Formats: sequence, C-alpha cells, structure tokens
Amino acid sequence: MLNDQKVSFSGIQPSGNLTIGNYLGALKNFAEYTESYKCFYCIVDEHAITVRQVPADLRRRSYEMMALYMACGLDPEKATLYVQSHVPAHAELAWILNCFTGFGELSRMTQFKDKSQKHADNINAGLFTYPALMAADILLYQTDIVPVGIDQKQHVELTRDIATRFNQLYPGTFTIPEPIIKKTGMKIMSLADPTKKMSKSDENPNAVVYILDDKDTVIRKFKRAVTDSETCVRMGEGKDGINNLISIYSCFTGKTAEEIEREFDGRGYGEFKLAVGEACADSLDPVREEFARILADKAYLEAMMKKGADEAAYYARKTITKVRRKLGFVQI
Ligand code: ATP
Ligand code: LTN
Repeated sequence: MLNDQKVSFSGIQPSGNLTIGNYLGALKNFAEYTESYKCFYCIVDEHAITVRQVPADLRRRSYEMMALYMACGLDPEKATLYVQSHVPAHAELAWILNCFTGFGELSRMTQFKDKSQKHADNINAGLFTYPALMAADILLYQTDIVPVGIDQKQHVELTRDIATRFNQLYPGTFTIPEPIIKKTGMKIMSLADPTKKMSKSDENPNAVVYILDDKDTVIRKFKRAVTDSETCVRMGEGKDGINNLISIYSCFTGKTAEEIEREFDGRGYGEFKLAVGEACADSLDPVREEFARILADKAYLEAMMKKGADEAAYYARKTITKVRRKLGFVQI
C-alpha cells in the first residue's frame, strides 16, 4: 500500500503478438482498477530475454505494447505504464530475492518445466530464476493485487511465500500481494486444440486470434475452430471447443453461459461460431484503430515511456532503500 492507496501491478512480456487470451485474461481487466488503485503496468522486457529474442523485434514490440496498453483504455495520466529495463531496481531486487528463494521452489514451477521443454537448447539460469524477477516486479511497489490469467497463479503464490519469508526475517518490508483471476477469461484455449492454452508463441496461426487481426481474419479463424460432433450449443464435459467459444462470447458480450445457451437454442455451431467471430471483431475494431493512431507518434510514445519510468523509479527507490537498510548494506 502506497500512501494509503491500494496498488495494482501486472506485466506482459513483449515476446510476440498479443492474443485474445492475453486480452481477456489480463489486459482488458487492467483498466478496471485505474480509478480506485494506484496502477503500475509494466512491459517486462527483462523477462522476455529468458528466451532468445531478435533485438529489432524486441524493440519494436516494446513500442507496440506501450501503444496497445493505451489502445486498451489505459490512460498514462492515470496509470504508470513503463518498460521494466528502464527501472534498474527490478534487476537489483531480483538478485536479492534470488537469495531468499529455494531451488526446490523454482524447480516446481510449471512455466519453467514447459519452457525448458520448448527451448531445450537454451535452458538458462534466467529462465529458472524468472519467478524471483517477477516477485521483485510485484514487491517493489508494495502491491496489493495482481490481475493475471490462471497460468500465473503459481508465480504469484511463490511471490507471496518469498515476501512472507522475507518479512519474517525483516518485519514490515513488503505488502503481501493477491492474484486477481477472473472466472471467465482466465484461460482461453487454442482454437485448433482446445485442450491447450491459447499462447502467443503457438506456431499454428489458426490456433490463435491476435488482438490486431482484422475482422475477416477473426471471423475466418472462429469458423475453423475445432469443436465436437454434436450440434447443440451447450456447455458440457468433454466439449472443450464449445466451452471455450462460450467463454469467449461471454467475455465479449457480458452475457452468461445460460443466456448464451438460450440465445442459440435450436441454432447450429456454424451460426454460433459466426456470432462469436463478430462479437470479437466488433470489440477489437476500436482497439486496432486506436493502436494504429498511437503507434504512429513515436515521440509521444517515448515521452510516455519516460514519464512512466520516472514515476515507477520514484516508488521503486523507496522500497529498495528500505530493503538495503534492512539487509545491512552500508548506506553512503
Ligand atoms: P507465451 O506464449 O510467450 O508463453 P503468453 O501468451 O502466455 O506468452 P504472457 O506474456 O506470458 O503471454 O502473459 C501475459 C498475461 O496474459 C498473463 O497475465 C497471462 O496469465 C495472461 N494469459 C496468457 N495467455 C492466456 C490465455 N490463454 N488465457 C487467459 N490469460 C492468458
Ligand atoms: N510472468 C508473467 C509476466 C510477468 C508478470 C509480472 C505478471 C512478469 N512480471 C508481474 C504479473 C506481475 C507471464 O509470463 N505472463
């Protein structure tokens, strides 16, 4: 808690084009907190280099993410939007927290297991200690809530454990954060294999709907979405494809699953898929237009990045100074 105001913090890696999974599980929810919380939303480029990146792509995507944050309704006057590597305190606190994190704890992280399988030729120490950097991101700002998709729950729980352990040794250092995971949208599944999470690094472009896909592409991808051999639009066990489409439609329209089942009673999958595509495209159209407008003004984006980094550094310095003092580092 900063000056009695509660804090919301989250981060997204600039490691690929953002999907509707990133949008519905995280980004869309960020703006909700800007009125009542002090919000920090970070572009976590230091996390992204745990996997090899092409420098020009990483740079371009960092600008794009800044523009996308704003296009999704985040006002840089109300929320602190910034790039992680612009605030060196993240890396500093990450080192310190590494010394308070167990090897066993890190070994249990499912994201590490998944990513080391996917990138077997580059299982680096950063990929392994990634959660300590994420804990540093969150704890630097005395964060109360962390809006994320369900796949990040384990990392936020580890952050809580690290903070509790640190506080036991050095009382009153960190606020213990809580993950905020929305029931609908917390895990959007792949359109090609609805038993798998929709992921921005999926190689099959038909599996993923990108936030910046145009209307025709969105509709085409939903038309091809894998479903089952039934025809009735109804949630059910083993109906992963339809369950996923109902969740997506629910997120974009605000209708409940029951309302959706009633709306499509007696109508087939084809009609339903078209409606999901249209609802998704209609919601994303204004985001795409706004994104293009903001991205065209590089000077403005850089000015906003600088403003965000200065604000974040101001709050981060308070925590890092406290941590250094508590640990017994000499202050000069
Ligand atoms: P990658 O494919 O590179 O692992 P990713 O698509 O999982 O990336 P991240 O940058 O790791 O994206 O995640 C950013 C945010 O989006 C996190 O809060 C994460 O929980 C959320 N998120 C990612 N994918 C989904 C999904 N399919 N459904 C809901 N939320 C998601
Ligand atoms: N680990 C997250 C990205 C991330 C994050 C954070 C999310 C890095 N730091 C702090 C919330 C809070 C991911 O892979 N999606």
